[in-house]
Amino acid sequence: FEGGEGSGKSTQAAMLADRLKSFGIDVLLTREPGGSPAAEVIRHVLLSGVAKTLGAEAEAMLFAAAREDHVFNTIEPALARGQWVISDRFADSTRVYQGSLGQVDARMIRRLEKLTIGETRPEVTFILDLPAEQGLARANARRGNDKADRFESEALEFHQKLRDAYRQLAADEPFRCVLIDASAPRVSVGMAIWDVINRRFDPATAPLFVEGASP
Ligand code: Z5A
Repeated sequence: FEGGEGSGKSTQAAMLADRLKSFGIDVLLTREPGGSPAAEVIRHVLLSGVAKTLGAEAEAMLFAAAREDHVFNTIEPALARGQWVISDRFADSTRVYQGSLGQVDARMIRRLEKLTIGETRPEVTFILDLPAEQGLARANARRGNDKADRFESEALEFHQKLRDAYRQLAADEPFRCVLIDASAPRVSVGMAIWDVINRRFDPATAPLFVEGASP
């Protein structure tokens, strides 16, 4: 799942995981930055903002270091066990935040991507799309009095450009990336996502996962 701040990624990733589990599918729900113990430490560094002064290239390398650990220690073992993996953000976030917005050279982003994920690419990426004002309002309401993190505290214009960059990504890779209207109510967004999953993966025919049984 990809998209801007407050677009509903965590909500929809969890809803999809639950729905797949109800079909007897073994699902791993994970997130970036993070998703493995070492990557969660790097997440803390990145979101605290202490790395911001190092510049966008250094941040891109830190996100890449976290991703490499996440892929190697969490995602690949899960896929090898036959689990379906759902990630709340992945490599497109680096393309968009550090690439399009941070203006890190596209060749460097591609090289980092190759080093960190290799062939472990998502079969489908849902890009949750909604006006930046709406996403920020949702995120602010959820955060309450807590302090905004490194990226939440960027100006509205930054979040508008993010939305444009994600829409461009969806246009550039129209099969892998599915643009979803995230301004709709949660249930409707979930149905649009489920429709794509059903058509592409036919979960009803997937092998059943039995808790405790060996693979
Ligand atoms: N980052 C990067 O720069 N480079 C990278 O390579 C990677 C990440 C991997 C991670 O922040 C930050 O790191 C992120 C990009 C950067 N920066 N930002 N900003 P994070 O993981 O802490 O946060 P996030 O990824 O941006 O997600 P979020 O703010 O938590 O939002 P969300 O997951 O998209 O939304 P949500 O939590 O599901 O929903 C937000 C609220 O809206 C919540 O109260 C929901 O109940 C509500 N909601 C959800 N759906 C709806 C609908 N449909 N209607 C109404 N209300 C809704």
